[in-house]
Amino acid sequence: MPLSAFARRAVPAWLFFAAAGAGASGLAVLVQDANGKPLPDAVVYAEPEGQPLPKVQHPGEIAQKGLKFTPLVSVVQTGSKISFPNNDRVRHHIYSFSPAHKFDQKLYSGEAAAPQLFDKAGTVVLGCNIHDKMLAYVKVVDTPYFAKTDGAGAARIELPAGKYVLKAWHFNTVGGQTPEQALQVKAGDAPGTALFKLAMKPPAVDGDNPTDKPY
Ligand SMILES: [Cu+2]
Repeated sequence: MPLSAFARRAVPAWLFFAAAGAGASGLAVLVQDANGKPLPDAVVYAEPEGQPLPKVQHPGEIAQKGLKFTPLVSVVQTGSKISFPNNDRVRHHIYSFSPAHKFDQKLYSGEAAAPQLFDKAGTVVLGCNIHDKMLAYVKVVDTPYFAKTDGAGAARIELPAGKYVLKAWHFNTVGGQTPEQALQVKAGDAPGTALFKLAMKPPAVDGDNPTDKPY
């Protein structure tokens, strides 16, 4: 076989292998800012249309370590509980003023904080009364089909056949916008892809002004 013919045949095969590698399946979602820069820590979720909603809540955990919440962003299905283990030697007093889940967990150490039930869809912003810079976000969604983007702005959602509204959210978008796309998944379809571009707020000048917290 002439080399040129081999190259024409081999290159598409390699691309296919790369796309199908690492057991990839499901919908691949890419989230970027308006300039095309990848956005980590974005939440993507698909709300089913006209299908019964599976209730497969997985309990979440937001730990405190080094005077930080870990992870910064969590996503759970409505009705899930989240626990707040404190791995620091100091006590924390965590709270939320967000309408989707207001609570106040006064000073505690270790595992002493009761898990919180998140039973309303929305965005919950967590803070600590003692340490102003501590900040975390919980996105509560009415679907079990969700994922969070990695450092490359990429996420993958496994979806059964059906119609969905696919949404993307990031805590730092202009006006809290959550753009959406209609999506149809047919049985036997090859895994699809979706791209979201989100308009982000400019970063705060000093980066840690507590009054910037989006309550
Ligand atoms: Cu604290």
